[in-house]
Amino acid sequence: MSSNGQHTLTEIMSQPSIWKDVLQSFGSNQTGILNSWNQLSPSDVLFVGCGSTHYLSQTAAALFQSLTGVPSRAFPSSEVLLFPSQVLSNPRETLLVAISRSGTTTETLQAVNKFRAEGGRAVWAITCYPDHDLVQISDLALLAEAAHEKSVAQTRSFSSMLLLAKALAATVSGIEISSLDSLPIVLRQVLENAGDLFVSLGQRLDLQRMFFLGSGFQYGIANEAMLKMKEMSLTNSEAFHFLEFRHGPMSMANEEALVVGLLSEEAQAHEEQVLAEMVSLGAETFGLNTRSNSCCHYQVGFNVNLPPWVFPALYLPPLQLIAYYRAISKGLDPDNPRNLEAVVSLDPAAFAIA
Ligand code: F1P
Repeated sequence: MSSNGQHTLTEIMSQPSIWKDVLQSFGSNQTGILNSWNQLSPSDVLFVGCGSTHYLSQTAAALFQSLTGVPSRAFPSSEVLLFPSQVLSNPRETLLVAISRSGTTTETLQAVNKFRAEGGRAVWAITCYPDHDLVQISDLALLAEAAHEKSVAQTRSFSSMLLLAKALAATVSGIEISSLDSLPIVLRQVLENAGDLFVSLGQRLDLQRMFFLGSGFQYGIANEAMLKMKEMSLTNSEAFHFLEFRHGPMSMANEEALVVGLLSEEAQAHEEQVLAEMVSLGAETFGLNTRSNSCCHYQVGFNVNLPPWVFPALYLPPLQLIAYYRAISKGLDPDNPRNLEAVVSLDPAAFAIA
């Protein structure tokens, strides 16, 4: 039965308060997590997940490597299962971080089993449900229990699990996690100040195609924004590393395209140049960045002084809202995307674990 997207909207708008709860609960377990990391001292870290949680893994791996210096990569869970020799290099020294909202996705559970069978050193989980299978088969779990969702599409669960990955990376690097505390406040301001813009961009049904450009930490977020646009609003959407857009995809840029830039502080000048070129090709452009920009038709600046690793979670809620309002404008129910279930359950026996 249609719920007219009410769950999705509530879940998107609740992110500031949910983030606060999730950070508080991480803080109360921080010392134990740091001790476990120090005992483990892995040579590398592998992040796995499916769909949204694969994209979350991409940002988590980039953050983790950048802050800790420990080589970190991200793969879909199915790649560990089906192509282990292409993914695992030194499992006995590797920490596998399995990310899953539900903690029951078959490919992720089976990737953990495969990793164990290959002699994997340890498995940590990032998830929302302490009682579900993933936690039972992991050595340690970081929980975003406050971020449970009724909607099929992940919104606050994604951003909350991302905050846990950030808090983990900072903790094991000896970096204060207190800078994350300002995120709920900044997000609340963005949602208040730019709410009308997200509604009006969502209502632009003349735009047929959406492109999300992000590099570094923002690449996984750009992918997740692309997925939200597809799931909720059944819109053709693609994500690219920023400068990759010139290498072919920009042939699709015209008056029917919205190009969304998730600008970084580090490479802002290069990224603005790409967006300026898309303006000259006739595309509509929307830029999100840490301060402000003048290269786009529409822009949101977070206008706060924080280190680059703190920002990624802030880019997503505005893009979730645009996908939500587009779905509503098209008469769709974003709580129940077409053809999708909250969890993909497959026959575990189909994946032979040697
Ligand atoms: C992963 C996931 C979701 C997606 C879909 C099916 O679930 O791929 O990202 O929206 O509805 O499942 P999980 O392992 O994170 O629970």
